[in-house]
Amino acid sequence: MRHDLASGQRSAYFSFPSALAYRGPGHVPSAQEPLAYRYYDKNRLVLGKSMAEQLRFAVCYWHSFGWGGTDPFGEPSFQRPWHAAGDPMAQAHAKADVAFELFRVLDAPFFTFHDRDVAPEGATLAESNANLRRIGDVFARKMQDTGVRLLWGTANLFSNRRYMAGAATNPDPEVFTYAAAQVKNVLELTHELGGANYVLWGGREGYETLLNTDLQRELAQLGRFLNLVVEHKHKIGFKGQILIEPKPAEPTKHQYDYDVGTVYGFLRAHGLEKEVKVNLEQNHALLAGHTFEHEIALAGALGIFGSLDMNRGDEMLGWDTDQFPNNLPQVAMAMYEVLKAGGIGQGGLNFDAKLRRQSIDPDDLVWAHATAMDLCARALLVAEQMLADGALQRHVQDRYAGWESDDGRAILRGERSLEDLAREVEKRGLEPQPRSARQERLEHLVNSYF
Ligand code: XUL
Ligand code: CO
Repeated sequence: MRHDLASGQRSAYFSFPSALAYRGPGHVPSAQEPLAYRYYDKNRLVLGKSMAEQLRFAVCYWHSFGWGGTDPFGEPSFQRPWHAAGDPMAQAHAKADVAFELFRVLDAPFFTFHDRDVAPEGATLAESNANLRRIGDVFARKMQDTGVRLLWGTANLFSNRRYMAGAATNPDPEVFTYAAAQVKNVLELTHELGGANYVLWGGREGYETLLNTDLQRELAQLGRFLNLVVEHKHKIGFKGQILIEPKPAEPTKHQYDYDVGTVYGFLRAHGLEKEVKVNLEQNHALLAGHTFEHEIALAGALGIFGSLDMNRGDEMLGWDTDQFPNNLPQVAMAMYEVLKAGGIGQGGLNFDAKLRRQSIDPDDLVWAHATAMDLCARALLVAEQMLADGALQRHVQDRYAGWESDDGRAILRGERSLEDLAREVEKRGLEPQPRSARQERLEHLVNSYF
């Protein structure tokens, strides 16, 4: 495994040149260049920013390099070189080499990781931390050499059996303490690597049955835990965003970070709504009974939109399939809401997506990510057009125009009582006239952008 690939050199693990090029929508695949970006033109300006900055793509470590292709019935189907690279630390080094090769081939600007994806757990937390630090040093060097940046880090507080009854919400304060120590280490490493965000996904923060659960106590524990993280962030001067990743269920039957609405209420209850934002995932939105764009729009409206985990759930299956996004209208509507929420900002588009377990060729990783990156870029262009054209927004403004009237404003300012409003109806013999919401006409309009 080669360590540093100068651009133009062929990669050691993938059969692609070191960086895919942008060739435009008319690119015709050839034997020399089977894959090129048709839409992802990283320097193209979209609404005043480069595409690279509007999208901030990240490759995630866990699905692409950690996961072996298991399913509930099957053993690992992938045979990656790092699975056979000697002791666990040697494997971790080999994995990092291939990971940075993939970033290089894709020309991906960011990556994301959990502590346990990148380095093995040791016999004690001190040993685990030391393992992570060693790979952290490798990352720092590779990031320096390649210019790849860290979108976010996170701690795995769900795989080890110590966390089977939760991390922050565990009935045992010693588990809470252990989890706090683990997060401290990963937050500090994320800070040192210049991470733009730190994510908390409450994998086991939920319950299986109320028969053994003190819900009120667990929520209070979770609030305290999150406050500890925020306090430490300020103490060490970490400028990144702290993000919660909502998910309604899986692995536990009920998870406390159910969706954006639930997370916002939780943040308010613990005085954290100005400190913590959300990392939203398509498949999680779907599991909560929402569309992805609903979750983005709501987070935007509440001022807590932080970042995206891009993937796709299967509409026929009720679980987190984490497929790569490949539905232009869906992603375009999501990107439209991102732009309306003010853009991706310090967040990014992290591919929390995994290959199907029959996609066992190393190159499948390249095809999957590049196809998804191109799709998101194309979706961004569609969303740009929707915004620039303004017809959709004009319709919404028109629909609510009554609220811009003196009466409408006075109601919202709290200057009218229930009695005032009742008198008003009587005085004017008020009988509101329903107006068409024009959904089909708007769907027609949306189709014209594709
Ligand atoms: C799990 C999930 C996680 C988080 C990070 O469904 O999405 O991988 O993104 O812990
Ligand atoms: Co995720």
